[in-house]
Amino acid sequence: MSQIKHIWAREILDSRGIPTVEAACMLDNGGVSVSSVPAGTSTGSHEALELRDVDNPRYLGQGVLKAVENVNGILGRSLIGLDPTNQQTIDNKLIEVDATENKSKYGANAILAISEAVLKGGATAVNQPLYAWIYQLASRNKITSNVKIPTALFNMVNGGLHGAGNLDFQEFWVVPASNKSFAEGLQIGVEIYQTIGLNLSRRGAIHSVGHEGGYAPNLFTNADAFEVFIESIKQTNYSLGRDVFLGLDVASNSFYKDGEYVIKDKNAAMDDSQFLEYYKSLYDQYKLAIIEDPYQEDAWDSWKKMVSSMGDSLLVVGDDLLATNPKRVQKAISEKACNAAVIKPNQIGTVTETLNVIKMVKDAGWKIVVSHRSGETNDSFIADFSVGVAADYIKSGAPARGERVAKYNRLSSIELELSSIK
Ligand code: 2PG
Ligand code: MG
Repeated sequence: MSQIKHIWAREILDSRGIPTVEAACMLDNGGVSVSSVPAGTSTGSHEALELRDVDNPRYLGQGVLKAVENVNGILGRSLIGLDPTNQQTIDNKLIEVDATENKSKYGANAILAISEAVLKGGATAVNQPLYAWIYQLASRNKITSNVKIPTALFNMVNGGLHGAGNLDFQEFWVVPASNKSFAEGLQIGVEIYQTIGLNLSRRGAIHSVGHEGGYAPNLFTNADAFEVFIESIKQTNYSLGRDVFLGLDVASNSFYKDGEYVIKDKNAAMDDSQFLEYYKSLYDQYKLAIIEDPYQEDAWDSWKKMVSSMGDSLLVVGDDLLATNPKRVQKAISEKACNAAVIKPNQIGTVTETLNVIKMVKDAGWKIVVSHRSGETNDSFIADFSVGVAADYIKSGAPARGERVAKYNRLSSIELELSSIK
């Protein structure tokens, strides 16, 4: 049996230049595994707490030295001597030491960094690639009986809180058909991404790229972004509805006010029924296949209406609604409030709790979208995680920017490895 000898952490920067936590785990054989955690910009209010040094002016109050100290002190010390392959015991210990509902005492950023670093240590202790070790844990939990490379939701245009301020919706996706291999899907994603870039600059419409590597163009309406997608896809060898589909993370919390939604495409604010009609028009016009956070995070009735009227032909994905939280997922399953779930380990704070939520979601027959955050590091953890739990989809942004392509490149390498051992 291997043992954890030492755990420590440091403050590093994420892709937005904001501090985050990197933890390391040393085993008794001297091997060291390292993991860093991402952070959100459009964070839902039901997520576990990300501990920041708000009272300390360094890094504009966004430092994570307290979280680092918690890893170096009480959290890390509590795991010394434990077996890194016993993930559940490790995570239960971390939960017990923190002893709050939302990890607010020591910080979900501190706790998850350790949980993941130990998981990676466990993989080395059993001499397995990370995705295979995660699969072993997932299959023990009856989450899946096979590994699977997910389909990427390529985020081509960034609006909302991730963009330049003039599009309301946060993420505009191009989604390869799920019968494509990962390599085929990646090529499709890149060719369409480059073509969209050319078309946007021809219109004089690119300001920059947003947090997730998608273009942040100065278009007029949200639907305009889809018009550019349609034009671009036509210029490639791919056809909409056969090779690729469109999707959205509306992230509607950011433009919801007093029961109404205000977007540039409409002169007047919309209530949830009017917004549903608008979504139906997008579905008819653009073959919309998948939509995330169409309604605000506590608008349960609006979500239910959407699933009952469009859920047979549209994936309705809960992110801020669910926050990878078992209680909220349970409520959504019993109320039929969505039919797919975003899974973000840092919304809940440990690997084991994330696996438990995935089990609930899979048992309900829903689809799984494993997701990065807008503030990412070069850690490709979620690539291995998505394969090990056999997720249907992965969100890792545009096929551009180092921290985004780190995950796509890791998925390519896993695909190659799996094909060579078949
Ligand atoms: C989302 C995420 C990731 P953020 O809303 O799904 O794309 O954004 O990390 O800013 O919450
Ligand atoms: Mg989201």
